[in-house]
Amino acid sequence: MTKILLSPSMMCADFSNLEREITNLENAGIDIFHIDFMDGHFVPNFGMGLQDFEYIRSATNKLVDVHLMIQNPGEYVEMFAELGADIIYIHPEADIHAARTLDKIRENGKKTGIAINPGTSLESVKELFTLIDYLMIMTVNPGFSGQTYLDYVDSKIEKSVKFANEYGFKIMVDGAVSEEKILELSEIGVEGFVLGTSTLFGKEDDYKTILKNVQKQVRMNN
Ligand code: S6P
Ligand code: MG
Repeated sequence: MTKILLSPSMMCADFSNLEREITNLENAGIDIFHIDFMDGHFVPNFGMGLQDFEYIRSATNKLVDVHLMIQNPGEYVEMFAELGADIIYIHPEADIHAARTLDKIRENGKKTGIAINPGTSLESVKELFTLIDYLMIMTVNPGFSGQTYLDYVDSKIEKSVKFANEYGFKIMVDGAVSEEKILELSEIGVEGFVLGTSTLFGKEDDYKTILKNVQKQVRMNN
């Protein structure tokens, strides 16, 4: 991978000036705004609100994804499609009819993604691979930013590259992604990374400095 997809996790952004955050992130070269939704059931937390999403959608022409950490995500596909999400990630663990929901996302003209928990195997979701544009592999148990990267997920990421080539989806990694991990995983074929507190937010350097440096290192590594 010589250029990776950079996806800021907006729940880690500074909400005292979201407009400035969006502009700075765009100027830093991000590719996809990542919006985490939680329902307090599938994960023990609440993420961003619909108003946050609507504002970010209205403020950018970049791609915006929604990562639905909610039970029965199929019930909300039309709503997120109408609100303007470009990519809709569901958790197959939270949906008895994940295949039907993915069909529905495509029928609504949106890109499909599945996000899978650290404890979910590729084998258990393999039948969905023809239906997805993105596979998001969680490297923390979903629900919170600022957690520790779960190294045992690495072998699953390695295995997923073969499937990505076979089925033509992109692999994204979400959860405690550090610069070192970006270098290591982009080398084996991971295309994109969700960036939160581990790499991007709350650092001394500005977003542009951080992300230019990341892309440069990825280029040099390949
Ligand atoms: C976690 C959520 C993620 C986090 C992201 C934060 O449930 O889906 O998108 O916001 O992982 O990054 P970090 O570097 O603070 O873990
Ligand atoms: Mg996420």
